[in-house]
Amino acid sequence: MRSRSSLFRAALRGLAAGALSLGLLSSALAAGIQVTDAWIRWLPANLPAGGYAKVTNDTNQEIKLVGASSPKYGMVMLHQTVNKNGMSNMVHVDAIAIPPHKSMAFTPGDYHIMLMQPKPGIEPGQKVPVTLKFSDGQSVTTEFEVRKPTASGPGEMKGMDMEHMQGMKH
Ligand SMILES: [Cu+2]
Repeated sequence: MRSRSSLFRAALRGLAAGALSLGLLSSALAAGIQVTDAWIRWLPANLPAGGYAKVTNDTNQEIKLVGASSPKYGMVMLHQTVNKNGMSNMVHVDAIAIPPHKSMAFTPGDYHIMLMQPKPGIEPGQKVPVTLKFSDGQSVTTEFEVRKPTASGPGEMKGMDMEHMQGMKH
């Protein structure tokens, strides 16, 4: 049994989330492309942030992710972290193909959505819309949850990771 107050809180949360995402969700589902577990690792001092999500292709055709944008960031790119000779580097990615009925994940240390030139006022706890663009002209907008620099995944908290605090590693 849930207490009355927790039901009330859940209802409030539902209202807020529903108002934000109803329209966005329906367009995403209609397209047969689902974006889930979407979050941003926020960094202070206007540093670029990493965006992470799972993108599922529920269509019968290969889809190609070719870009991203957000009204809250001046510049958004698809990046991949690559390790070469013990050095970690980020490279720009032109396109990411997702076969029919497969998914790909943006995760720390691998593919990520590089969110640069943040607009003032973005803080952990907020939700920020990010639009993913596909080669056939489709786009899917999803609310990304802004999390603290210490976050390592959706709904998960870890100890302070100094490596990530030192700057441009995503
Ligand atoms: Cu990057």
